[in-house]
Amino acid sequence: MQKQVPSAIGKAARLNRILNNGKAVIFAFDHGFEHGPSDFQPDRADARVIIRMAVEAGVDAIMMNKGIAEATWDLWAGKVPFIMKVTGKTSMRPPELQLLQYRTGSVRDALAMGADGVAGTVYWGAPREEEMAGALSGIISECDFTGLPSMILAYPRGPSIKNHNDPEVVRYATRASAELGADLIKTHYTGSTETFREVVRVSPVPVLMSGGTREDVALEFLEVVKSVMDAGGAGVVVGRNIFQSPNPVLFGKALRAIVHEGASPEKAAELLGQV
Ligand code: FBP
Repeated sequence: MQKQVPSAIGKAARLNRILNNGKAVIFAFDHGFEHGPSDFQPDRADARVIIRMAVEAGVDAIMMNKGIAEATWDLWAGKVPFIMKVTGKTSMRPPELQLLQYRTGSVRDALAMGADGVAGTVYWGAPREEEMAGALSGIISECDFTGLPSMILAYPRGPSIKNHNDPEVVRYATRASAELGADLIKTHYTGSTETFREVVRVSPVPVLMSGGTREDVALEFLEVVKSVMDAGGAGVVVGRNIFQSPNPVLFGKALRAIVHEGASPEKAAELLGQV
């Protein structure tokens, strides 16, 4: 065994906490910033209510912004790995600025809070792509130096992107994120196992699927998750499909069953009391 530099050991240890046997169900919870509180049912407006459910569901990590992490730390710290989101944008911005993410947090704060990772979004194909990719490049460099894994939310989005699920553009956004040096990549489902396998193939690092708006029929979402795993994906990063679910705890467990135990979508749906 070869001796390693401290930051390499830190990154490996943290990545191992997020990924279990190379796979993870990561709970995305930055929606209060990106979409506003209208994403939350009235009895779930308090972030502590949702974080408590995510912890109980046994998710592998929680991705959230600094302020919500600070307000809920006693619920997750030491129990569930934390990935700090350090870029964002609100939906209140004018339409011409919807395709731009800006800095909302620092690697230094993430380290201070004992985070296991740092995440940021790049809208690949956006007119101001270079600002987001440039910012992520700096964030990744700081992460590499300090031993924190980095995750890019790789979203093809811009005037020339007609369909953000198009396998060709998702493949490109994924590869571009890998070229920038991300340790984990979260991107859109491409509609089939075959096409998502091609996405996974172009990335030297684990690729996870981004959830999207809540599916009314839970089984349909679980089928997509199974398809991602069959394609060689490393798991999912899901927000609304968990926290808007009638039972977020059971929904999280159903995702775990597919990602970690290879359960069929039907078996996983049985955990929800429906098929
Ligand atoms: P969801 O599973 O709810 O789609 O969450 C994933 C995510 O990337 C969040 O981290 C983010 O807040 C949201 O989607 C952004 O959604 P969009 O930019 O499509 O409105």
